[in-house]
This record gives sequence, structure tokens and C-alpha cells, in this order.
Amino acid sequence: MSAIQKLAGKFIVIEGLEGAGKSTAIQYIQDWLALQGVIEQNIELTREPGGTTLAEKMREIVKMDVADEQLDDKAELLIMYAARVQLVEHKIKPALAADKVVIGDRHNWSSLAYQGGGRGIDLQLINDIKQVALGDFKADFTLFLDIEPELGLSRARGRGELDRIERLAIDFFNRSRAVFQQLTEQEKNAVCIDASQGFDQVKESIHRQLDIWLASL
Ligand code: T5A
Repeated sequence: MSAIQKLAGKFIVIEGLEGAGKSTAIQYIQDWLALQGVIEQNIELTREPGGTTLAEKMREIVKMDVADEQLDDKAELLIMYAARVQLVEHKIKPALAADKVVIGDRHNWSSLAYQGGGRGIDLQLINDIKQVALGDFKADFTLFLDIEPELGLSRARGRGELDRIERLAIDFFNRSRAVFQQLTEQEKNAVCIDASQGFDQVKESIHRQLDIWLASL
């Protein structure tokens, strides 16, 4: 089977804290797919929360600062899943059914890490909500870009103003990071990339891990 055939209909997800370099890494994944012969028209890029017209509206809500009302942690969690359902049903599944490769900038693990680890919502409850919302749907391969929160946030700060979530205390991100690390250890089709490395080393690590994954398909 050719690489193009093996990659058809696969969902690759990139996860990590703010400033880990997820947007940058997506370009490296696209470069790698091009090396395998996958043409641009057969690649679909998504981001979470967001990625469809309605899901982008939900993204605005979770990023919004409202002076007289705080977004409840459970409301935040449910908005993440509402946005995810819209994205999966209206964009990701149709693209996979058309044999495209989908690259996701964040997916389900972000809710476990941020709303579970960070906010302290029970992980089993989140898994139950996930099951109701998405059933067994999951990524085929997950690349977790691991970075010290301080370094990631300083990179994110260099890009502009921090949003509502990015302004949370460092402990929040340490707890989120611990969940990401735990999930990576538990999942067979997931790898951890040291995102504190320079651009070239991160790119090389991602390409190497994708080569190994492709060989396993
Ligand atoms: N969220 C999301 C939840 O709480 N629960 C959920 O379920 C989901 C899905 C999304 C927010 O929502 C939360 C998490 C987030 O707080 P977002 O704006 O999409 O918000 O935030 P991020 O996904 O974190 O996006 P960022 O742009 O902050 O991070 P990236 O994409 O990881 O970083 P990137 O590639 O833009 O790089 C940041 C800067 O670092 C530089 C880049 O050039 C850029 O300037 N950089 C490097 N510098 C040095 N060395 C490297 N190796 C570098 N790689 C990148």
C-alpha cells in the first residue's frame, strides 16, 4: 500500500499548552504530508474550539471577558463539547469520508487537560460527556508538544495580548500539562515532542515520529 493510501482518511491531532508551537507544527506536518505525495486539496485543517461558522461563535464566547459575569467552569466545558460536535459532524467526518487527511489544532485532550486538570472537573465526568457527544470518535495519531508553561506563555505573550484563559495562574497550566503527559503515556498512538527545542529540532522530531507512525500503518 502506498503512503497516500495509508494516510487517506486519517485524523492527526496536535495538542499542547499555549505557545507550545502548535500552529507552527501544523506547517511541519503539511510539509511532511507533501513529502509523502499528499496534495494540498486533500488536507483539511481544523482548530478547536472553532472551525465551523457556529463553532467559531462559541470560540468567541469562551475567549470573551465579561465584566459582570464569569463563565462557569461547567458552562466552559459544555461549550467546548458543543463546538467540538459541530466541528466533528460538519467538517471532520465529511473530510475523512472523502479520504482527506485532517490536521487538528487541539481536540478532546485539551478538555481533559484544561477543564479537567486545570479547572479540576472530574475526568470521568468529562469522559462521559465525550462519550455522549462523540462516541468512540478519536484521533488516529496525536502529537503532544510538551513545554514548560512559563516558556510557552512568554512565547504567546510575544505574539500579543493574553486572553481570558492565558491569563490564569501558572499552577493551572502545570496541572493541565500533567494531564497531557499522562494521556500521552496511556495512548498507543501518541507521542511527546520536546517543544522547548529550536524550530529545526522540533520539525525534525515531528517528521521522525510521523515516519515511525506511517511505517506502523
Ligand atoms: N481550550 C481549548 C480549552 O480550555 N479546552 C478545550 O477543549 C480547547 C479545545 C484556545 C484556548 O482554548 C483553550 C486552550 C486555549 O487557551 P488558542 O488561541 O487556539 O486558544 O490558543 P492556542 O491553541 O494555545 O494557540 P497559541 O497560538 O497560543 O499557541 P500555539 O499555536 O501552540 O503556538 P504558535 O505556533 O502560534 O507559536 C507561538 C509563538 O512561539 C513561536 C512562534 O513563532 C510564535 O511566535 N514559536 C517558537 N519560538 C521558538 N522556538 C520554537 N520551537 C517555536 N515554535 C513556535
